[in-house]
Amino acid sequence: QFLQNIINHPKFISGDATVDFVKSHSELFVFKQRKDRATKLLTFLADVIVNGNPDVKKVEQDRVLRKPDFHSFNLSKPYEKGTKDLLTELGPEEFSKWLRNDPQIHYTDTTFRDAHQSLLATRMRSFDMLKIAEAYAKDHPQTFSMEVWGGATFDVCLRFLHEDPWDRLAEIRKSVPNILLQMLLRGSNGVGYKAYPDNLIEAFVEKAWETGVDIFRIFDSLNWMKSMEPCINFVRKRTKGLAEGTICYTGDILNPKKTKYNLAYYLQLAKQLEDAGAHILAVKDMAGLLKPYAATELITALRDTVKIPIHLHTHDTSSVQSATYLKAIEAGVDVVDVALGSLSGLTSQPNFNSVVEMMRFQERHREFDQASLNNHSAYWETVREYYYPFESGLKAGTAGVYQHEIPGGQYSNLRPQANALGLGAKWEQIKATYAEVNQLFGDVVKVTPSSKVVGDMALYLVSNDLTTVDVLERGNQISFPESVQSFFRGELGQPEGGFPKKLQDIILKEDKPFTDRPNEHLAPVDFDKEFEAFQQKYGKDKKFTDFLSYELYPKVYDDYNKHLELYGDVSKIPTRLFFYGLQPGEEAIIDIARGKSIVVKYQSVGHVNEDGMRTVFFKLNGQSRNIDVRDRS
Ligand code: BTN
Ligand code: 3PY
Ligand code: ZN
Repeated sequence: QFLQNIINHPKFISGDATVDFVKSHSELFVFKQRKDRATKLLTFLADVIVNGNPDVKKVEQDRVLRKPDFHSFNLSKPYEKGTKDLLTELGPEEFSKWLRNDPQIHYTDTTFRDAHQSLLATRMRSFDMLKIAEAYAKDHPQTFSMEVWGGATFDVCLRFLHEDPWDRLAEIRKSVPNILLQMLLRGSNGVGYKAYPDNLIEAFVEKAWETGVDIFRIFDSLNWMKSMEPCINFVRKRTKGLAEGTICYTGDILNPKKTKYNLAYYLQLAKQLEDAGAHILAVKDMAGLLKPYAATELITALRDTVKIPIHLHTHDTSSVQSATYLKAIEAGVDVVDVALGSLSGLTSQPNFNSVVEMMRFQERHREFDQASLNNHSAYWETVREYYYPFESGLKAGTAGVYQHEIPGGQYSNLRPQANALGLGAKWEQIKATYAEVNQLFGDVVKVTPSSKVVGDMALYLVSNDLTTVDVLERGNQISFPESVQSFFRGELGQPEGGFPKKLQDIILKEDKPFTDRPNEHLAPVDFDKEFEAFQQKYGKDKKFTDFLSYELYPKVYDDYNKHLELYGDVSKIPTRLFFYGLQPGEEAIIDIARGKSIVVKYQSVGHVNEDGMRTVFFKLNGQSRNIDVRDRS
């Protein structure tokens, strides 16, 4: 280890190490404790037993958590051919034509991504997906695509679940070789909350394709073509996958008083996306504002305007969005996004199982085995019980969404954010302020990251007892949240109709905004040099995908890596144990790698000693094993 430290030291590598080198660098004597995988995982479990999982704010001791039941799933049958095979056979251009001409309705299953992002604050672990992914692919090979990656999952994977999002994708790909896998990409913002250098996004797209993504749903949080266009090109140039150009839908095209985002606006955008090379057009109704009769108008007109197929996405916050799907299907939409029953509805997507039944005996019906869909829904119903600390608390559909326009994916996050700031009791006021801030900003498209800016401003105003009138009258003396300043500097791009000038001056003070692409101001990543420096810092065994995670989220990656060194790959721990630890006397089998498992029995925990430590007594594969952890509770 000492020798390792020397030969890996930057000074030694650069040849600058002199005779005094060892004496003057005490860090050479710091030896990383090399623990085996099992000990690391036991250390994690011991910590959860003593201190709880830091992500779980309140454990309900009496809650009964059922075990998922697998007896109805049959893995011995082969994979049937699906859309992935068809894409390989046809290539993206021909595939796009095939889709546009296929008369039956297609379904995208969002269960692995948007459904849990919107209901459970994105916390679904790979463990629970990988338990069922193969069965899903074998049972429902006629699914158009599975949305499994991107959006907030990337960040949450690393930050809260301490797992590698790339591993998740690669493992899902292995289990699902036959169905198209889809991701959500925030244009120049990648899977983050700010603009990144173009060549970083390009490399990200290429790696995502290599790891398993077939469909890239590319949107911009302000519907800004200049942010989406390069991404469409990256997909076309670097992959054999499908570029899905996206319109984010806001407002109400049927409301004569809402003129900013009217039908003509959406049609023009659709045409631009088609001209930019999109293979599919997505209508992303992130807040669930597209009403049924508006869908008739919009989808009919879009089918007349573009030749590419149309993919509709919505959130059922109002609870009437399956009616929107019905109207859209009648108007000729090609694909709709749905979530398996028990993870559908409310801020998530409409119910897959029920929408299929709605169409039964109709011309555009696509056959799915209802009993099988229900079995899969039952699996997710039991799994969902483990995630109770992350439920949003929304109990019924609400027409309030037509006022506040909060995206489904943000809703389940904004509420805990408000609670954390001690503003839980002011939830109604926060939603109303969110709507006022939107008007103050000039009525902007609200979807990550622009939605986060509006949310940050609303929380800021409510917590400081300020109104939007105060902002306009006394804003010069107020310093606004960083995300709001950055937005008005143009760092997320340009909103339709520009920024309200007076407000922009109030918020920016002396700061000068830019009006071109924020990416133009970012230096490209020097991959050779920076990847090498990254490996220097984190180890030669780190992959290029680790480097990409680091480039997108340096601090989050650094914390993730510390966690990894301390506790190992915690994604292998079953979910109940991951969040709540083991009960005294409980025994569990953990599959730590393919074909390798450990048997862990938790026996008891000792008292706190004078150093604040406690000993947790386990049996590991039948042998006694004690782990000391600090009591931080
Ligand atoms: C979204 O708004 O994109 C949906 C939820 C995202 C949650 C993550 S958690 C860390 C980061 N900070 C936020 O405020 N949201 C994201
Ligand atoms: C995301 O960007 O994460 C979204 O789901 C936006 O709707
Ligand atoms: Zn969504």
